[in-house]
Amino acid sequence: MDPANSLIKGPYAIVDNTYCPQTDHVALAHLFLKGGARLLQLRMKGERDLKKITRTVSAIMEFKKAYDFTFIVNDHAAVAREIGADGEHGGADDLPIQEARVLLGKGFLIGYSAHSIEEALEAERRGADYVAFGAIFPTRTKPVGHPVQGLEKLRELVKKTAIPVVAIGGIHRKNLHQVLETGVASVAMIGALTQAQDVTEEVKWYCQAIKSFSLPRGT
Ligand code: TZP
Ligand code: MG
Repeated sequence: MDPANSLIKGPYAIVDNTYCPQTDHVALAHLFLKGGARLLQLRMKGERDLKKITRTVSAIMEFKKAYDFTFIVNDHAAVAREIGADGEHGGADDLPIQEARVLLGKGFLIGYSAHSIEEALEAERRGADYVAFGAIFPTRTKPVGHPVQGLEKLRELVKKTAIPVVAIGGIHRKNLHQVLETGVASVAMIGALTQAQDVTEEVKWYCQAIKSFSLPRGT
């Protein structure tokens, strides 16, 4: 099986502390892992200190001694490579996919944020291992005017692409089922997890909900 198919599943927990600045990225990653998340992405938007990003990636990698998880670094392919994380996640403003592949080789996952079906299919042609598609619903994590795709486009993309699709943007407890029904491989969240009173319990809830959804009906 293609490694991306086995790794891109369950809740995709984005380690972004915008909504919980009192919790640093390393502590937030730990809360996610304690809740059962096994797919994490470090997202330090606005952080220009590469050394700080590198230190944070290294510190989160230390959790691999206790947890088996896939760790992806947003925007910083070179840091992912240097520290030996599992992959990098980029977008239109980042290192182009083919260049990232030359830098990282086949052993790293390369994810791409797409904001249209065409862009997602182009990312697949260029060699992305998975695509994040959004925003599915309006979200205050993105500026007003950020494109909202909706569930129909998500469903269409899942049918058209052979790589795993991660839904992102405005996903929370009440719309999770509708999103899973489109056939996505995973759902990425920031606000729904990090605004919870108890982040670990919230992650547990999503792990369980996604697991029960994936079980064959009647079990
Ligand atoms: N890309 C598309 S929407 C989004 C990103 C990074 C934000 C997702 O955050 P939230 O809080 O889960 O809506
Ligand atoms: Mg980026």
